[in-house]
Amino acid sequence: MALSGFGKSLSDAVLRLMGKGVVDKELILELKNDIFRALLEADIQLNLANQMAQNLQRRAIDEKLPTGISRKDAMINIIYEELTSIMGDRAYELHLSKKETNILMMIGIQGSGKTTTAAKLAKYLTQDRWNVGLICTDTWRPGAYEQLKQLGDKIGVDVFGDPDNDNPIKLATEGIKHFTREKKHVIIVDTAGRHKEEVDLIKEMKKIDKKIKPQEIILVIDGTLGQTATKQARAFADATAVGSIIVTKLDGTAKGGGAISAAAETNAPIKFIGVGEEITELEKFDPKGFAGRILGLGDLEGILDQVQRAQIMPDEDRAKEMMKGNVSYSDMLELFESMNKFGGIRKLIEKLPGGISHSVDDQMLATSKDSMSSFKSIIFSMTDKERNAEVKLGKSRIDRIAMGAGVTSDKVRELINQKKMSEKWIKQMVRGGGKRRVRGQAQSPFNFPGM
Ligand SMILES: Nc1nc2c(ncn2[C@@H]2O[C@H](COP(=O)(O)OP(=O)(O)OP(=O)(O)O)[C@@H](O)[C@H]2O)c(=O)[nH]1
Ligand SMILES: [Mg+2]
Repeated sequence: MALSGFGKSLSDAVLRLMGKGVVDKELILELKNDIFRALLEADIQLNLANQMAQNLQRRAIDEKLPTGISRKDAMINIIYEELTSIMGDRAYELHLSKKETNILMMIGIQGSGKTTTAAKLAKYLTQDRWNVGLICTDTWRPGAYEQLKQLGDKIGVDVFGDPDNDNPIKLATEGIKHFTREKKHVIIVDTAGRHKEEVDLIKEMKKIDKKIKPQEIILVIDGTLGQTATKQARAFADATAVGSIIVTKLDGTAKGGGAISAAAETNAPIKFIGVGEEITELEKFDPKGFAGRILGLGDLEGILDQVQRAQIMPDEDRAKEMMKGNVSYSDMLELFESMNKFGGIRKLIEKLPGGISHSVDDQMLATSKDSMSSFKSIIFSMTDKERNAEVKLGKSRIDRIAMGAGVTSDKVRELINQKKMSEKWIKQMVRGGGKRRVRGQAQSPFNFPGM
């Protein structure tokens, strides 16, 4: 999962809260300190972490409990709201108009991922049927044009550039002329990150900005940077009107807190995150879903939204895969989180149309809350490939995952067995009497494997 480094310490603090009986002032103070430490550990800037922890304490003590909501759920909601307040209030779209040529300009320090992200974005937009062109204005990095050209060729997007031209402003204006003639909808301008010194870099960037007047300037921030990210973001935001942020390299164990603090500093929303080196590894950023994932509790709004006890649906492709008996650990994680949210699997099972519920025996339902949280930590300790069940979990992987999750290797084996059981169960259901009901998403609210 993206930002697993950020999430672990925070979700641990929340898990500890969930495990406590009474919420009193002492616990609130303890939780405040826990969260403060977790935020610092995740590289969130000191002032921001402090402000969030103070808000948490004040709100937890002062705010009146909404009717019918436990103090624990209210606390979780406060943590969630404070977290989303630093990451953005909602998901934001790129400002693109169908009526004119849209110019997007990528800026950021050396190696932050501008060129890779420009190509990822081009791919993303072509999938949405935008006709895209890429321009290389980087005259500093050796092989900059070739790098972008190769990426463009890979995704079938035209690239404008000239390795023999050392005037970035000319390159930008000529490129825009060229692609406007070609009737491109979106032109993405990649800029240099390398210079003799930062002052020159910023100067050049300002000049290009003034000349081409982009619709949106996108600041690319390296998600693996710590607290230094904020200072850099400030320098860029002071020099230009940063319209949006893309945080890169949030795959693996990046903590991301530095980049999130940096984004907060610019007041521009994070619109996408880069989660791998592959050209398709760009995700739209939704702060609410993301905060839920970070806290390890799924979509937290669900906790407070009693009305939302309705349906749990995986997307259609996943549902089809699962019906073939191919369940991934990501699917299981979603199930665990849904179970958390909807008050346990029993409630889900009760909603099943007649027939299916009888074929789920008690042993399948016996996953205790404790097991569930260890299973979640186990899945969080897996790499993406492991989580998507693309690689076999042999002894060394099992031992490594167990160590990361702080459980025994046997616990990991238990989860592997649970997965096998679920797959078997689904296969039986599809073959047997429950066929129609299990297959049709519309008929069944329960599209996840039985445990
Ligand atoms: N793992 C991972 N690597 C990434 C991601 N985005 C970019 N990279 C890698 O980061 C390195 C630098 O990326 P570039 O796109 O060349 O960065 P840049 O900002 O254009 O660099 P300069 O042009 O030198 O300023 C490359 O090795 C990329 O493959 C990401 O989301 N995840
Ligand atoms: Mg580059």
